[in-house]
Amino acid sequence: MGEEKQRSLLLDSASRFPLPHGVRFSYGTAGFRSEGSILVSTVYRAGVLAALRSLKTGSAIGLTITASHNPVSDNGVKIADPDGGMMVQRWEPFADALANAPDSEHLLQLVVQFVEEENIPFGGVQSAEVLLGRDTRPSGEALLEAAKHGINAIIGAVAIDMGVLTTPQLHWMVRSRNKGMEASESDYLAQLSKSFRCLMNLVPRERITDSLDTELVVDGANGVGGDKLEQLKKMKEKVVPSGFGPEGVGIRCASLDGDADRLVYFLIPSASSINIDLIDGDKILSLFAVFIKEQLDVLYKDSDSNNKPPVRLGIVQTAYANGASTAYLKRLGLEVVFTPTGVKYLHKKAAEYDIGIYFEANGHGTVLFSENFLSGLECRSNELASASSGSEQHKAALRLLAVSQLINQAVGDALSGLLLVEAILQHMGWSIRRWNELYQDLPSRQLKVKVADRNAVVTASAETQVVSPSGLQELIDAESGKHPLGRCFIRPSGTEDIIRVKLQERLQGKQKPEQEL
Ligand code: G16
Repeated sequence: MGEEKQRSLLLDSASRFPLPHGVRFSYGTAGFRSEGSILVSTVYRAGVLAALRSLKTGSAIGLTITASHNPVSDNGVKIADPDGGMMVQRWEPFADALANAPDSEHLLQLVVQFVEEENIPFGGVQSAEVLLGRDTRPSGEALLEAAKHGINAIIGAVAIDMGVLTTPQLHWMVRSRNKGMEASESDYLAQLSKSFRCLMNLVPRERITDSLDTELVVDGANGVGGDKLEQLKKMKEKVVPSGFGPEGVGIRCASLDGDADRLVYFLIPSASSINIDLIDGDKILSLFAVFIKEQLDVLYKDSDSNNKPPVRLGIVQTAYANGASTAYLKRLGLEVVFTPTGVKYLHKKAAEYDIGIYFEANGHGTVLFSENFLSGLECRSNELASASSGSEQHKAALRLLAVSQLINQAVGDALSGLLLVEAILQHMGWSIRRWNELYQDLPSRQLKVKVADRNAVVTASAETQVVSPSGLQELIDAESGKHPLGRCFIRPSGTEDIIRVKLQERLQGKQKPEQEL
């Protein structure tokens, strides 16, 4: 009976959101993305999908309306799984099929078949919850309404509108809610400011210098991050410890993308310069790695486990990583692994470590701490608090705990990443120039090429080899072979209708690209 009611509700509701003619939607690197005006049916269907995902998992799911850095007329939809990460990849083919179902009958058929295969309780026997967020694009409000209709078309599902948010805020909320923790925006801001304050209070006194550039300029890309940063600033201003005066102002600049899940820094080398020195995700990753390794070395300086490190610290990059960053990280003795482009791949890999640091060169990334490692760290910190409170070891434990609170555990987050960068620069006593000198980037160039069908290009080996169309890789090899110091790869973008081409110089010597990676 309930199931019958459900079928007619879905049929009726879906018929009000017809698929536009002549378009094909595809679930790309981070969800659906397209011109905002043609996305209503896609977002409606994403609402249906999110509600089903919630029924399947028995947990809250997130859905955010954003097209990240894309032009303002574009929009898109990203879905967060119960752990706050990207929607499980296994569901992507269903998402694709649903988005392209030609009419409401086909849509219903797809849903009925899928719930049966996946054993999803259907027809109101279980409740579902979808948290909604959006960025500030003009098309956002109407699309959010479409998502609500999609959610409401599933009996038992409730849509909770969390308002205008950065994408990582929504992911954080989903994760927190499912862990039974407070999950409002003010909880998010309070957690960030508290852990940032903790790190700042633990900055070694001897590293505090007057010569540090204390001014930070942030470019919010006209996105949602700027407003959120203003809110955070009000809380942050209260916490800058004594010793950091306005002297020695330099130009340290940070840039967020439209939905504030990417972060890069840049430096304007001189007043007359038209070029900037870009401090990208690779260098943010390197800064985090240096700091975390330093804390682990202090914390475990007495441990003897036959030279085996007690903690598995892993670094995850993609083929876009500058070869100089990989070489630098390896020189630090760190394990570096590679995945295809897309947070969904990097995050999963990083979660295999006690501490996994992942970053894409474009500024997407975070630091993941395993539950197991964190509970051990808390015990260790408590032991140290009673045996040697205030010792360097105790401070190292407290710093690591603060990092795990500050840096978003669900997804890359420009706001929390920015606060961590700022705290680490103060900790190290480093100016942005000093940070930029960690290693020198190898020259590289990235191009976009418009093609008739980007999906005709299929890649393998973490996107460094083209396997289809046949013969294309041979052509790339022949061209690259003319430049023994160069490497090149191409791949279809999953967020724009283009092919990305990356050209990069190799490290000097005879390394093969994979070794260099
Ligand atoms: C999304 C993904 C990122 C990816 C980027 C570009 O970011 O979350 O992992 O690096 O797209 O992907 P592609 O090269 O396939 O276009 P965002 O910030 O655009 O949502």
